[in-house]
Amino acid sequence: MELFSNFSYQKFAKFALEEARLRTALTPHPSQERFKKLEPNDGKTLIHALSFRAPKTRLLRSLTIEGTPTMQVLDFAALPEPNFDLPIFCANFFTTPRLSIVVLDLNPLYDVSIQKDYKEKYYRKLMPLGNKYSKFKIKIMQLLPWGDKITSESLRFFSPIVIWTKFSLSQYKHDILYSAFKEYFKAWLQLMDQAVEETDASRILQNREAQHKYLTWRAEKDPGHPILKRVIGEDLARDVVRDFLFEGVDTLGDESFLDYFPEYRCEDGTINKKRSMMGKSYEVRPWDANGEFIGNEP
Ligand code: BLA
Repeated sequence: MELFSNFSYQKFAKFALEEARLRTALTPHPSQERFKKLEPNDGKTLIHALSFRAPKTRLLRSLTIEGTPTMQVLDFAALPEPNFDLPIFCANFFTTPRLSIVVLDLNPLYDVSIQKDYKEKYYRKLMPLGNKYSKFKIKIMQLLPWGDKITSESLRFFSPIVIWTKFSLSQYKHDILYSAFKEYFKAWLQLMDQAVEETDASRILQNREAQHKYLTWRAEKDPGHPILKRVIGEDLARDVVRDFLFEGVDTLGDESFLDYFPEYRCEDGTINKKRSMMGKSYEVRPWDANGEFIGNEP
């Protein structure tokens, strides 16, 4: 089975980069030169990798993989400079003819269930946007309904407006996803526009550590890695993950994955290869329309 013709996440990335250019000055990131020509193992898959920086943005990068006609992938993220406590823009879409797996969010730098001031600062105003896609109690009425159980560890990196959804091939769903992507990215750009620089050195350090922890999690446990390995080979996939997608994982902090996530330590001191120690949970959306956490801890 093929995806519908002309389907590509390229237009998502193109929109976001154009929109970003209207708001800020993008300059090529040092990683761009190295990764702009990624050769697929099969000689057919199309891979596009672009990375930039901007005054308040440490890294804005986009990766699309087009295994036409059967697989389309978007991994798009914007990571702030540590002197801003801005959320991280995160769009991860994986599509085959059978299934699309979608995460779209402004990932919080701090756990919003604990840091109420952070939640108040960024998410109170964003709730109407999130609710637009998931507000109805009845799942069938939600535009992009909660995608069922999820790796429990992932939840602490998600915000109350996260769109976590899965759907089978549908032009209608993809049109909704495109509008959600545009709205979420514009919302992020607006936050970026308004962000005021932090001058307190200890706060800047906290922001840097929070981003480093996030990068460390994703560089180790992102569910996209096996596919990346298949498409470009193990060595190059490792470089793409550490020096492109999650660039900063080796420079923003000294802590290791096991320092942040000691529960993954094996007896021999290596990292447990399991994707999740806690397993999957949260069968239904664990936030209410006000962004209050209503899930039970696993
Ligand atoms: C599955 N991707 C998933 C899942 C999540 C994410 C939550 C469902 C499985 C799970 O619960 O872990 C995404 N998880 C995230 C994100 C964060 C997180 C964004 O913790 C951020 C903190 N996905 C990609 C790319 C590919 C991809 C680039 O982003 C492929 C190159 C593939 N994602 C992919 C595949 C699955 C998946 C194949 C299903 C595999 C599985 O369920 O283990």
